[in-house]
Amino acid sequence: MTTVISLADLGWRPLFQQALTLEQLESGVIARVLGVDRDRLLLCSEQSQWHEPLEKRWHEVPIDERPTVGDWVWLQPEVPGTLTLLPRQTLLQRVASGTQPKPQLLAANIDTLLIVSSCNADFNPARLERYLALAMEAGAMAVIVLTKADLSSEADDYREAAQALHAATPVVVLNALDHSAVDLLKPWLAPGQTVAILGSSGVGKTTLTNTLLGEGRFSTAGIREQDAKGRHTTTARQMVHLPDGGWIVDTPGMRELRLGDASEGVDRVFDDIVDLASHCRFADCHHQGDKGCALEAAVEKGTLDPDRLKRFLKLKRETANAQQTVWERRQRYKAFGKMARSVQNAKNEKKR
Ligand SMILES: Nc1nc2c(ncn2[C@@H]2O[C@H](COP(=O)(O)OP(=O)(O)O)[C@@H](O)[C@H]2O)c(=O)[nH]1
Ligand SMILES: [Mg+2]
Ligand SMILES: [Zn+2]
Repeated sequence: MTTVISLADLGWRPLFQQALTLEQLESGVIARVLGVDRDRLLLCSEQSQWHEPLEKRWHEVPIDERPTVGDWVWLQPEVPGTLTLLPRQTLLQRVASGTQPKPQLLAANIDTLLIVSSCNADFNPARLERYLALAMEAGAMAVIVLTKADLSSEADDYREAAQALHAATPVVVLNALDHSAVDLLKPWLAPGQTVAILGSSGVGKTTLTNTLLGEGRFSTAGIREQDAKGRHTTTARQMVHLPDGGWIVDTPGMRELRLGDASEGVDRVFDDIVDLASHCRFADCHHQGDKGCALEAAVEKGTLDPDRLKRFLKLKRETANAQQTVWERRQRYKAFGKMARSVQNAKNEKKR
């Protein structure tokens, strides 16, 4: 068989292999999920690209156990029911908008999350910190990309403000319409690297994707982005291959980003505050008028930005609540699994 693309260029890492037996490796195919529709996957293996129907059973498993863009699967293409999801290295997920807190998967096995905002009123520290927490919870690298530098005389101020959010996260300021953006983002787009782009509507995610692709494959804002119902057309999530070898996932713009159980991610974004909090007099300090609070002392001294502390505490509360609902959901699944097993056991009992 001829190889069209190597697994390494598809983003495969040897550690994924540990999930498969030698027998599976020899008898089936490894493929990456490049796109997801409701009832089919766009798969890519070393030899070909094809649409694989998504069997009904996948709609019955918990949302975070269903294949999403960027996932790796193993299957025997001629044998129904063999599609198996391989363990993920990273998973980007948020809480879907709506009253029911349901997880929504954005992409799996992403190496780097490009967090896009613009050098204008879209720039919002609280929102950027949310995206940073999402990336860090997922285990992905984060890069803050500030577009529309060509339209602003304050691009350097925006860069500085972004850098102040998290010292270790690179900040790239660019014009998404200009080819120079390709070189600026090159460090994260080497062959086999997968990058996801997130940010509000209108910040230039599709423009940037097109510039990286070197063609106008996706329609950007303006009349073409609206369908008959007046909704955005960047809805289906898909991975596209860049000329220099990396992969990119463009996502629909988000009006809001609700974090799920991302308390570890939040702690990583605010690691300096977390360190400082270990010096509070009481281990269960709420950092709100408590005696001996090291954070409030730092605010007094002028070494900690009070707004940043407020944003940290708000995200901590939000993720603590999410943790609770995730825990409740797990308990329900567990109970359901127990019930399903006992029903199955009873059936097996009867058959004997
Ligand atoms: N001048 C300038 N315009 C930009 C830049 N980035 C995006 N735009 C424009 O902003 C509008 C929205 O961009 P689009 O890529 O559709 O945003 P998306 O919703 O994030 O995908 C389009 O008209 C783009 O041409 C930039 O860096 N500089
Ligand atoms: Mg778009
Ligand atoms: Zn405290």
